[in-house]
Amino acid sequence: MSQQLVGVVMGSKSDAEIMQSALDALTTLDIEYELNVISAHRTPEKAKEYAQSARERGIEVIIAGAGMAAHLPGVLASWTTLPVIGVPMSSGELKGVDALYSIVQMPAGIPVACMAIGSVGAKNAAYLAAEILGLKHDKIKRSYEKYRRGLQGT
Ligand code: RP5
Repeated sequence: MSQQLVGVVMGSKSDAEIMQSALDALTTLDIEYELNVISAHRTPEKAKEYAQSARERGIEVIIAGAGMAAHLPGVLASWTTLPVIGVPMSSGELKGVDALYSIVQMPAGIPVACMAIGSVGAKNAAYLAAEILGLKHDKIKRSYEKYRRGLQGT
């Protein structure tokens, strides 16, 4: 097995179905990932440890999916200088608008890249991760460019 470069984190097992779109896209691009369920409010210590140790494990990009008051991406970003891509879950009474605002409205100083709500955003999180990783990893750059060429004419 090659190095896992992407850390995919979700706030709850209930986010798994939506986040599967990110995992599928990463797999299609042949990008290895690690997968964890970590809650910023239920398991805050775990969130801190995860983000602080991610770079040492070889992780280069974090994708974090969360719903409702979706503080997970911001909390992870606060404990690491790795890029964090947030995905708002399309769940709860507000159907993800709450999560969208929570993720996109990071105060100045700690950035989080915010994707679209739901599985579309999860998929795009994988593609954005591929673009970031492609700056350094030629193999990923090639597989991502192949994917993009495949979109022509669709
Ligand atoms: C967030 O709260 C999770 O990301 C999830 O989207 C939401 C609800 O979690 P559960 O109550 O379904 O575990 O932390």
